[in-house]
Amino acid sequence: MSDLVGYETEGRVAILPIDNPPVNALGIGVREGLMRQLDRAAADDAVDAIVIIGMGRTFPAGADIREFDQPTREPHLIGVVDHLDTIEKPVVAAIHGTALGGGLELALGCHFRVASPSARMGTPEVNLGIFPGAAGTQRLPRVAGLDHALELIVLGKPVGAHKAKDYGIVDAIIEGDLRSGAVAFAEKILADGTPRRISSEPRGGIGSPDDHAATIAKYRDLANHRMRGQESPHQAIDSVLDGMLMPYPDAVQADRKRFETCKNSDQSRALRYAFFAERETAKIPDIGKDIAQRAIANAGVIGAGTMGRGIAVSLADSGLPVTVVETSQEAIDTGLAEIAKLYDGMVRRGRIDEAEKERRLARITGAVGFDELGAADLIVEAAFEDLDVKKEIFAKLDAVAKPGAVLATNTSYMDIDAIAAVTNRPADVIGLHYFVPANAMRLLEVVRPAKAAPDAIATGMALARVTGKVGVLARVCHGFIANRSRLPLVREATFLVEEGAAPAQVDAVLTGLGMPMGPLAVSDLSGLDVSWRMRQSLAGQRDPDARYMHLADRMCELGRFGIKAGKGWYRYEDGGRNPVPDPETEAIAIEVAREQGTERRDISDDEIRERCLYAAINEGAKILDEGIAARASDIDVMWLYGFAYPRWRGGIMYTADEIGLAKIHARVQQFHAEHGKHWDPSPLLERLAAEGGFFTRPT
Ligand code: 3H9
Repeated sequence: MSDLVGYETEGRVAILPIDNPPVNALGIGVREGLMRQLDRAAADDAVDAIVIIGMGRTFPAGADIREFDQPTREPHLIGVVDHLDTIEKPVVAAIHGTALGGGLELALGCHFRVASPSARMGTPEVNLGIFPGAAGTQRLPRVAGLDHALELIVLGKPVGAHKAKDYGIVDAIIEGDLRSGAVAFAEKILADGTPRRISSEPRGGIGSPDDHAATIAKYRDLANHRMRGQESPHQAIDSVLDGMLMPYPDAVQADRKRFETCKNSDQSRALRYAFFAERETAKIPDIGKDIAQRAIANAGVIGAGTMGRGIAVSLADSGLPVTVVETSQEAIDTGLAEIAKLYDGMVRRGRIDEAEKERRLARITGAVGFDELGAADLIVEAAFEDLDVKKEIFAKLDAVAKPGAVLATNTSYMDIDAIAAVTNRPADVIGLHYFVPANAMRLLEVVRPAKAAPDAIATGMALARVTGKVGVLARVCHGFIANRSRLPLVREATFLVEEGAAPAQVDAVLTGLGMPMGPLAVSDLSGLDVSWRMRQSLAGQRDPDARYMHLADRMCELGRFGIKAGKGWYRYEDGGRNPVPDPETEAIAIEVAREQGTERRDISDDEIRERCLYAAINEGAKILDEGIAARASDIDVMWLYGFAYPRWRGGIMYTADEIGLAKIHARVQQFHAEHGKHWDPSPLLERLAAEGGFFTRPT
C-alpha cells in the first residue's frame, strides 16, 4: 500500500508525493504510506528535511469520507498528525489545489507550510456533520488565532492562499513550480537553522473561554443563523473550548469521543448522503463522459424581466458575453439599468469591486428584436409562462439561430416537447429551469425533452457547472421534478388552513423541521398570483373529482397577492416584509370552508407535518417511478438547493427512508380515504413499503 505515498530525494530533501486520485483523500493506504515514508526519511542519513506534496490536482482534500461507514483502522489520521511532532527533521507541507479537512490538519501537523497562489484551504467538516477530528480544532487556534480558526472551523468555508498567509497558516507563497519552491524553502530552513514549529505546543497561550467570550458568542450566533438546527458547528466550538481548558493530549482525547458521536449521528449520515447525492447528479446513465458538450463562447437571453436579468447576470458572471433582447428599446434600457443596480448591490455588499462590476457589465449588451441572436451558441428564452408566447418565440428563433446553437426555454412547468416541436431542430431544444433570483440560486433544473440530443443535454449540465450551479436533470412533465414534488406540500398547507389551521401554525411546523420559511410565507414572498395564473391556464385539464385549491383562488380574487399587496396569508404593515397573522385570512377560510362543505376543526402539528411532507414524498415516488427523475437522490438535491430543505435531513426521499416507507404508505392510504383522489398512493411507494425497501439505499 505504500505506493500511495512515494519517496524521492532532491539533494538532502526527501519528497513524499501522495498519489491517490482524484483528490488524494487520506484513506488507510495513504495514512500507512505516510507513516512508513516519514519514518524512512527520519532514519535516512542522506536526508535533512522532508516535503509532503500532493500529486495531480491537489494536496489531500480530506479524510476519505467513504471510510466513515466502515470500522476505523489504525493508523488514524490523528496518529499521523501527532507523529509529525516527533520527527526531528523539518517537515514542509507543499500545498496546491484544495487542502481541506484532514488535508489541512496534515499540513498543520507539518512544521512549515508553503502554498501555490491559487491554493485554497479550510476545514469544511461541519458541512458533513462532523468537525476537524485530527486535532484541527486544537492546532488551528494555536497557529491562526481563535477568531480566524473559528471562522474556518465553524463556517466551513475555505480561504485562498494569500488570506491563509495573512492568518499565519501559510509561511510562504510559492510562485512557479511548487515542488522546487518547497525544496528551496526547506533548504533555506536548514541553512538558516530555523527551529521546527510544533503546532500542538502553546504559542504564548490561546487564553481561556472567558477571555474570548465575545468571539465565541459571535460564532455560536453565526452557526445558529446560517446552519439552523445543525449540531456540528456547536460540537466544533466545544472542541475548540476543550483546547483552552485542557492540555493538548487531553483535549485530543476528548475530541475523539466527540468526533465519533458526531460521525455516527443521523445528521452526519444525512449530510454525507447529501455530499455524494450532489456529485451523483452529474452522472447521466445514457450520456457518458465521452459525449462532449457543445462549445459555448457567447449567449443570448430573450427577455429582460426579473428572470432574464438574473440569467444574464449568471452567464456574465461566469465570463460569457451575453446579448439580452427585448421587444422595445425602453424595455432594454430598463432591463440594463436594473442589471447595473444588481451589480451595484454586489459592490455595496463587498462581493466584487467597482472594476469587476465594470468588467461584468461590459459583457452584457442589449438589443431590440432577435437579429442579434444569430451568433449566439446558447440562447435562453425567459419570456413569461405562456405556452403560445413561447412557441411563437421558438418558431422565430428557429429562423435566426445558427446551426448547432442550444435553444433553451426557462420554464418551471411547461410542455417543452410541444415547444421543441415548433422548430425544425428539436434535438437542439432543452429546458433550463432557473430559480429566483437566477444569478444567486445554486439550483439549475435541466429539462430533457424527448427529442433532445445527448450533447445538448451535456451542454446544459456543463453550463450549470461553469456558472457555479448544481445541475439536476429532469424529464418533461408538468412541473418537472422541483415544482411537481413541491406543489402537493403547498396544496396541503392551503387545505389545512381551510380545515382550521392558522397559517402561522402550518408555517411553524415546517420551520420546525429546519426550513428557513414556511410554505405560506414563501407564497406571500413570491406572490400568490403566480400559481393562480398557472391554475387558470390549466383549468381545462382539471380533474373534477380531485379537491381544488378554492381558498388560494379566493385569496387572489380578493387581491391578497402577498407581500407586494401588503396582504396574503399574512398581513404586512407599513410596506414591511414581516408577516403578521391576519384575522381576515381566518374569516376568508371560514367562508370558503362553508361553501365547500369542509368541516373546520383543531388540527395537530403532527397532522400538519405528515400531510405536508408525505404529500411531497408520495409525489416524489411517482416522479421516480415515471422516470422523470433518474434517481431518488436527484429529487433530494432539488429540495436542498431549490427549497432550502435542511441539508442535515438529506432531502425528502432520504427523510422518507429514515421514517420508514411502510409507515408513510399507511398514512398516505389513510389520507387518501379521508381526503380523496389527490392522495392516490404511488405504486412505487406501495411496492417498496411491502418489500421493506428504500428510495435512497439498497434494500
Ligand atoms: C475530514 O477530513 C475529517 C477529518 O477532519 C478527521 C478525520 C479523522 N473522500 O467534488 P468532486 C470524490 S472529512 C472521498 O466532483 P471537484 C467525490 O465523491 C473531509 N471521496 O470534484 C468525487 O467522486 P466521483 C473533509 C471524495 O473538483 C471525486 O472525488 N473534506 C472526497 O468539483 C471528485 O470530487 C471535504 O469535505 C473525500 N474527502 O471538487 C472536502 N472528496 O468522481 C470534500 C471528493 O466518484 N471534497 N471525493 O463522483 C470537496 O469539497 C470537493 O470534492 C473538492 C473537489 C473541492 C475537493
